[in-house]
Amino acid sequence: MLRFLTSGESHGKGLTAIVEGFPSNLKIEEEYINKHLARRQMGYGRGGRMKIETDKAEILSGVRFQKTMGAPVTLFVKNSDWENWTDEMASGKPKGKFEKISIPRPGHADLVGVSKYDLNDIRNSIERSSARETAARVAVGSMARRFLEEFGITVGSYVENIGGVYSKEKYSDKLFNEVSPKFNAWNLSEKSDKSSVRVLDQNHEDRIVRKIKAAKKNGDTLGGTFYVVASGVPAGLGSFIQYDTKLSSAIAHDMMSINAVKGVEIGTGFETANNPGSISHDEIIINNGVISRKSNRAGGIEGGMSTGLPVIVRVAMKPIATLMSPIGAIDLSTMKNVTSRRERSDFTAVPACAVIGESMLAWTIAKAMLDKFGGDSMSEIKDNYKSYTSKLQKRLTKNFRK
Ligand code: EPS
Repeated sequence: MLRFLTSGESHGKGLTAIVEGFPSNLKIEEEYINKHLARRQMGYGRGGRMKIETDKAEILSGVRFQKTMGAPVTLFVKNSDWENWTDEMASGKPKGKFEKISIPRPGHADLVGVSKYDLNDIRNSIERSSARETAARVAVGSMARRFLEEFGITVGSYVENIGGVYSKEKYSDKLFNEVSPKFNAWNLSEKSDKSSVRVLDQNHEDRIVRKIKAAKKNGDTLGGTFYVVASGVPAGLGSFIQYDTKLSSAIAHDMMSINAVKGVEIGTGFETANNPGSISHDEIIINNGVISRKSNRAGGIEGGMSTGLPVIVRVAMKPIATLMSPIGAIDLSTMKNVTSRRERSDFTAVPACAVIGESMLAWTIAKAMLDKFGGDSMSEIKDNYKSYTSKLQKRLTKNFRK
């Protein structure tokens, strides 16, 4: 079973991830992980922290001579900001006096966190609930991505809207009509990575940047939506047998686990709810003797299983809860109404969230691949994969031949 755990606080020494269940002989290098960690740090609208950090993953265990050994892999991402927090975040006796944080930010984990864990300083809740943790997830997701590449599966993303500013062109319509086996989802990221807000056209970028500038001026924050797409996914990952074996439920779970994510949609999901069945489903056709579809509104998933077409996921991120221009809150030390605290933060992090979304989708699909084609080494998994995929259509036609 493929699984991972992360640990670490936003202003502690760093973030650690332990990944277990990857087969042996998967080629992986720190530089590959670092490339994706750098992508997570991009985006116009980030706060001061990203100027302090240059996230790099150190592989502490499980990899020898650039290849996994089948053992647990430990990844460590240092927090450069730790130097400024050594006293305040010390694991030993506190040095000096610290101001306890007693005003919870609406929309963050602060209030429920301190009540649930019986804490007397909101700092203890802020630290672990911070989206800084997602650096560790991108490191883990990069391993999953590397694994998927061995099977021709790629994952890419682009930002659809920030603060309600959409492109004049609806790129998602193109996605829902993309049925070519040659489609490569990484091309979406290659394009969007060139934009400061990870969108697909210049006019859209300019309008979003103006919107973020206005939000900054008002001390406000912005959320948005993005698409994450995986191509090359073989048909038959996941299953319809149980609620917890469906690929769609695993995707929704993993996406919803990303900080500030409030909504997930697969294919034309919510739009489909308004339309009749006749224009909602993807007609099945034979194309040059190969079974295919006319469209991909299902977003690559039917009955909880991958169809073989691109997996298309749309994700909604709420505006970041830390506002420079505060809103109503309470002070737990006086139990009086006050305005919420200011704390350094991002004005928007939707472009970064899309990269985290890629990492999580890569993880979900890698897990489903190992569930289906499981083995201890890359060669064993590749054999299983080949034996299944090469006979998929042959088996069907044989079973149904009259
Ligand atoms: C983040 C680091 C954090 C925040 C942000 C994400 O750093 P700091 O709190 O020191 O500024 O910039 O976290 C949040 C937006 C949040 O709500 O927790 C990072 O590395 O991505």
